[in-house]
Amino acid sequence: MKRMRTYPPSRKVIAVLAAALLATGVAACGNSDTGGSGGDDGTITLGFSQVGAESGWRTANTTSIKEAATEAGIDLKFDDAQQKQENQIKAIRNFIQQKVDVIAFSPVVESGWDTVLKEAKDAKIPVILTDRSVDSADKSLYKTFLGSDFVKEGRLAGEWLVQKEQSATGPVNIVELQGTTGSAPANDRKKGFAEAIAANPNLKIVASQSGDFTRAGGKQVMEQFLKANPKIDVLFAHNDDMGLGALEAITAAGKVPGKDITIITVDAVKDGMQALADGKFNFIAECSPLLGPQLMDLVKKVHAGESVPARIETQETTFTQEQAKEALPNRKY
Ligand code: GZL
Repeated sequence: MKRMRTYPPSRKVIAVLAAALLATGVAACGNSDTGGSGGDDGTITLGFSQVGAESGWRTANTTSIKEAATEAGIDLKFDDAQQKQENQIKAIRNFIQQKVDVIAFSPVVESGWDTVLKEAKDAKIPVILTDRSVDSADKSLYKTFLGSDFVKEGRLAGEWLVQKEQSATGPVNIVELQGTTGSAPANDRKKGFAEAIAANPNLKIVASQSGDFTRAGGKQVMEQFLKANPKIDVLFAHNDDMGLGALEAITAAGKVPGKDITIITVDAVKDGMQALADGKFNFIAECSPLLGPQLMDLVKKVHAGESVPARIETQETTFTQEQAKEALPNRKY
């Protein structure tokens, strides 16, 4: 049974806030042009709809958001949509009825959001997109987007492969495990990777299918790829978790991951970095899930009616096997 969880700010934070308000004698009130009025003690209420709990990246992202809300003294109403768009739409409607001050969410897919976002706009509740974006033509439906450049992540993965295979004299067969169908990271990573490998006509994607960003999905689809394609040289997985699932299928087929099949993934969560350091993966393009602190800063600014940039991209890097060995001890997620 899915539960809407509330994460009230810690007692210490409330005491500090109350003292500050008493000292200034300022009555707590929300911004006049937002639907929420802020709590009596000035606490901002944030309604957050999360995609689900499908991957290590998502778990780290949820932890970052919950910890940052507590730290920022923001009252968090958190909903896990279990990777279903209809659940996210329901959650957003609940937040509107509860008159939260700000709504933030990571849209599981790019399309189908205009109606519910218009309802939030009509209720004068500002919306922030985090992690994934939407394809709405009406940019007034949300205040800002905070997250990664997924096309760049796919491009960096492809450029590394072009460099690795520059001396190839024959076809290099690639299989691709796509993320959730219709999601921004799946669409954009696929686009960036394809654009990059076009530089070398030997590099051919012989099969491409969604594993839905999960380990189980990655394993199941990789088993099908191995049965249908006698010669697989490279796996490009849109996230570490599908790559980790694929490892099981590759090993079960009697092949050595990282050697018989070059494996490139995206995210750089701890388990992925461990596989890279162990030589089972060959390259990872990082996608940071640690969006919580930046999100809470944006929530406060948007609630106060301050202007914010339309798009805020996270800083990310890439890792080779050697770089993973060096970075692993200090990885936060
Ligand atoms: C990317 C994020 C993706 C991750 C996956 O920002 O939306 O969803 O790459 C996660 O691990 O499931």
